[in-house]
Amino acid sequence: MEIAEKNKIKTIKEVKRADLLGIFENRSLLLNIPDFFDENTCSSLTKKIHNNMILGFYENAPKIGRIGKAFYETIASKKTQNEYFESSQQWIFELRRCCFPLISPIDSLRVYLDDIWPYGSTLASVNGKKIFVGLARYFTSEASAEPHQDIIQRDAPDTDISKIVKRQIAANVYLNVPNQGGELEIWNWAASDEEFKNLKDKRPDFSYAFDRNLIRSSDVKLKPSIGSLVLFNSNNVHAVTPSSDDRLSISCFIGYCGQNKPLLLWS
Ligand SMILES: O=C(O)CCC(=O)C(=O)O
Ligand SMILES: [Fe+2]
Repeated sequence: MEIAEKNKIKTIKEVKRADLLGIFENRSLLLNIPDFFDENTCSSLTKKIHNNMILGFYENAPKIGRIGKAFYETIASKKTQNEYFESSQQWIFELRRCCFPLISPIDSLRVYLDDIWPYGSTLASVNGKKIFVGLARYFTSEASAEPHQDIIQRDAPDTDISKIVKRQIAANVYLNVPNQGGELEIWNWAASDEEFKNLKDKRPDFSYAFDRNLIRSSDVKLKPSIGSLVLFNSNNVHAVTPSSDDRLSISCFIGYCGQNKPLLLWS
């Protein structure tokens, strides 16, 4: 679907239910909410997180650091799933403790979404266990994210979440941005399962992503500002350009399960 230029990047002060629906339904590509947090708070939070949290790295993207684990990383075996659910709540508490007396950015976002959506928002559960939300992504010098999609039905098929989520948004709060690079790129294109398979077959070495040289260029590019909240439909192909230095964001996915249902959150 063609998206009017003015709706490609919508910069707004407050998110309303209609704005979220616009992203879920692909009527706009990206919502940019600058000053969701103020710069000084972000700088203090960045230091606290940097000094107190234990950094791991994505198994399929070893240059990108992360605090906590993405749900899809843990589904390979019963063992990794059990380990994940033993820690999932702890990671939320740890981030909250680390940020104190400032508010943990994911707590702020959770309350915000709960307020703007008529049926509220809630953490996703799997087999009666609450998921982790609030993954911190840490791009150090030169790290980038290659063009990819985040689709729960592909990433974690046959799970409780994938069965009830109909549409998916990625939410990021940027606590630190690099001097150069670190731009978020979005394509007005959600690769179908067939396109996905074809691109993967051409470059199986690209693990989670597509080879940029095999696809057209992106439709929008945004250099996030410190403290901004950015929302986009994660079915659309998206990427992050290489960072000159540290880039830190707190992220989660927001699932739409129906008009009269709460939003579902996970990382
Ligand atoms: O860090 C960003 O700007 C976006 C990262 C990403 O791929 C996502 O949120 O799904
Ligand atoms: Fe992504």
